[in-house]
Amino acid sequence: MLKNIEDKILSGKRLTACDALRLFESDDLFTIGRLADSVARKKNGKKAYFIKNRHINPTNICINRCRFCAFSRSQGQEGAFELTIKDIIRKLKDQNSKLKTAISEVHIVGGLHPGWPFEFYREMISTIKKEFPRLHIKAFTAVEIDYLSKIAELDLYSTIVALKADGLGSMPGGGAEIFAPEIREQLCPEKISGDRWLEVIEVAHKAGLKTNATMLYGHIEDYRHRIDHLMKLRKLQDKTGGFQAFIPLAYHPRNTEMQGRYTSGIEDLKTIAISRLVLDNVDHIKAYWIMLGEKISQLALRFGADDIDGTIIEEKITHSAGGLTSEQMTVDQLVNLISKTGRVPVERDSFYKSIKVYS
Ligand code: V47
Ligand code: SF4
Repeated sequence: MLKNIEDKILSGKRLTACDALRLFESDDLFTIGRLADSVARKKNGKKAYFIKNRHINPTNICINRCRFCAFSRSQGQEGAFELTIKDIIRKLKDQNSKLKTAISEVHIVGGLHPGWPFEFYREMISTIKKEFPRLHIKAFTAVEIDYLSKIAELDLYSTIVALKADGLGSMPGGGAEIFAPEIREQLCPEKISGDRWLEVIEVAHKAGLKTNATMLYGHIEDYRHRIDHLMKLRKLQDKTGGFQAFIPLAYHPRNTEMQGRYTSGIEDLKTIAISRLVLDNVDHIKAYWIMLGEKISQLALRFGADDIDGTIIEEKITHSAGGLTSEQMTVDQLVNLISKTGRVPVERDSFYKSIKVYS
């Protein structure tokens, strides 16, 4: 059934949207996985990456209130929080003792706060950089950058250049959700459009920042919407080459306005594998263990993924929505998780340079 797609993949030909649809509609998970694994092996050998990182969410107060988001609150609502820059520095100092080793990257994303000025975000980045000069700061989704440029009354390029000068090192891939307008208007009517998300990322790449890309799947979208999303990312990557990793995000339904169901392991593996096959120009596919769970992440490493993210330490977005994992893993646990899959654990930096290979 999938023979001609297999021939295309093995001869390095690009898959079309029709090929991707045939893969999604196929029940032959093992063939899809085997093909994705062969592509991943060609790109990254037997390596499976992790990073010593920490997530920080400066605030959950958000003017958007996306219908799938259980993390956000309105200002004054019970459970709303705001961190000060001191709180953030304290968290970064504390984590070293929890993890018993220094992290190399901090990942910062939060809500669109109605009251914080642009200067606050700049000071946040520059203070972190001053306190921890060697720490890589990966911060602000395209949705946040769009918002910051509005409150700063600057164009996108100048906003990004200013943050880069303060110490911003790269951007995470959140906020992409599903680009198709008919789905996006049901998921997150207040959020920037898919086209604007792509525009912000293109400007970030032009300003010299690497970014990731995500796709939130398993809610009300169908396969065509996932494929449209992947095709748009592939097209932009052809133009800029600025995406480092693609991360399919499995929808978590608890405490959300949209509700719904958890994804199945089969759907998770299929989505990882097909992403690997379609995004032939993206080097890394990340199986985000926080959302997939440890065992599906292990399987994902044999279904096209080559990265499982990292130590995380504190995670609020998925855990507000019924995340089933713990919030952190030690290096030992990550190394063990990866080695049990037959892959070689590699601690990486924020640009996928090897820091330590655990052979
Ligand atoms: O933008 C929100 C998603 C994203 C839910 O770039 C949800 O390395 C599932 O982008 N169920 C934030 N997903 C997380 C993210 C991320 C995570 C890890 C690594 C990287 C990276 C990026 O989480 C949001 C949104 O798309 N999200 N609510 C939910 N209920
Ligand atoms: Fe706000 Fe992001 Fe949650 Fe949407 S997903 S409500 S933009 S924090």
